Amino acid sequence: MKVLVLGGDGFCGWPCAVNLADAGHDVVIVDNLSRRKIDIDLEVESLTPIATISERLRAWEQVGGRAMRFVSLDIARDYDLLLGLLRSERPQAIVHFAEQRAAPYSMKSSATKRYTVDNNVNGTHNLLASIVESGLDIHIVHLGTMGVYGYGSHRGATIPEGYLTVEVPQADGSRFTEKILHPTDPGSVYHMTKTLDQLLFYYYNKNDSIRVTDLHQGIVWGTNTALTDRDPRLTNRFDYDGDYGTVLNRFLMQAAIGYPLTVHGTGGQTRAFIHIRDSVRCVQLALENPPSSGEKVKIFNQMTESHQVGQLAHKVAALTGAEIRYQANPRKEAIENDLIVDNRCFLELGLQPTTLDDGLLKEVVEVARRWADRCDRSRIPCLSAWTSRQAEALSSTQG
Ligand code: NAD
Ligand code: USQ
Repeated sequence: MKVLVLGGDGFCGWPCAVNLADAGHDVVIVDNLSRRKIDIDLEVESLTPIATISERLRAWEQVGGRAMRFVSLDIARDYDLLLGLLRSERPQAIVHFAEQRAAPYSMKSSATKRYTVDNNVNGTHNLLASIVESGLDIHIVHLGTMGVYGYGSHRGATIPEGYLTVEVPQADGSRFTEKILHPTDPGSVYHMTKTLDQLLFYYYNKNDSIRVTDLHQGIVWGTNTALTDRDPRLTNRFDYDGDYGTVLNRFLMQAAIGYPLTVHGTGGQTRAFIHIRDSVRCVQLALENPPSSGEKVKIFNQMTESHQVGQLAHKVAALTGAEIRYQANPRKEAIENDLIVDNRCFLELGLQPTTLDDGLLKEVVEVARRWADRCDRSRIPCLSAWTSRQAEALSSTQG
């Protein structure tokens, strides 16, 4: 299959591109390298040293991988180039990772809010419009988020894979049932862009029969896959800073350098998790099991386990002896929530999850401890506050 991987230089996109090339697909990576530029602006670097995209591609060929090509293009702004690329490459599928993906970064300022909306919503819309204009039948596999469902407190109901069956009471006392997109409840401007993406897919699928699989992914943890472990130049990025670092990888890195684990609030927030190896495998499964022509948007919950943030901290502390520090929460989010998720679609397609119990210690020793001296401790605190109230609470606890 000819596959374009949009955002193929990023944390999820790079190991995914390598995996697809290894599986025999003809891969073209499309990326504007904005993620690397944001690191420069934020004055922070991946904990793991990462090679440039050209070095990555050369290294991949040198270890015997099937060659991949790279196109530098901004999908949110370079519409004509994107359309030209579709026409010249004629891909059967496109994996779409190319979005600004950090909730704290999206909440830093009105500039980053506007950038996140412009980049993510325009990028997804340009992709859909260009596929229609190209006249090609291309399957989109999009990386969405579990956060589109929201993290309301104790609702007790299982989150279905995208669609909810509802009963609507009628005036005459009868009821009819209907399957609707699960209502959205985003918790940040970033998460909101993913809910808008979901509506764009719904519309273009209905109007133009575009085939889409939307993967509602949980928080990805871990760093490398067996393939990116083959050569140091293939190493994946590991974000640990207060904007881009995600909770479990941050805890692993903090434990490795003897920094108290930064639990927001009471740590009662429950979130869904998936290891990077499983994320890569899920994308391949989704690509190889596309929706048929005329089928509505396929939605999979791409997660393997749920945990409360505070319990995760205890797990990491028990493994490593780390101290835990509860902090004022910079986010406006439920103090505590439960999360029961249906993820049967991927399990039925054969996914065999990597659990936290299998992988945590390996990650601490092989990655976090190995690169501990690259960590800039001043970049660890989460300083992006959701509202002025959270900002005040943060500054009063810090100073
Ligand atoms: P990332 O920031 O590491 O990678 C995104 C890549 O897309 C970067 O290389 C960036 O340069 C590129 N990009 C961004 N905007 C672009 C544009 N307009 N044109 C071309 N390239 C552009 O993020 P990631 O962690 O790899 O996440 C990838 C996708 O998966 C995102 O859409 C994210 O929302 C989703 N996701 C990530 C996680 C996670 O825990 N990392 C969890 C759930 C969903
Ligand atoms: N948290 C802490 N301490 C920290 C960092 C985070 O307690 O040091 C808490 C946060 O307050 C939040 C939870 O951990 O309650 C998760 O935060 P996160 O930064 O790990 O994850 P999130 O902001 O939700 O975003 C990440 C990815 C995003 C993806 C999302 C999947 O950055 O791209 O869409 O996970 S999900 O969470 O399922 O929506």
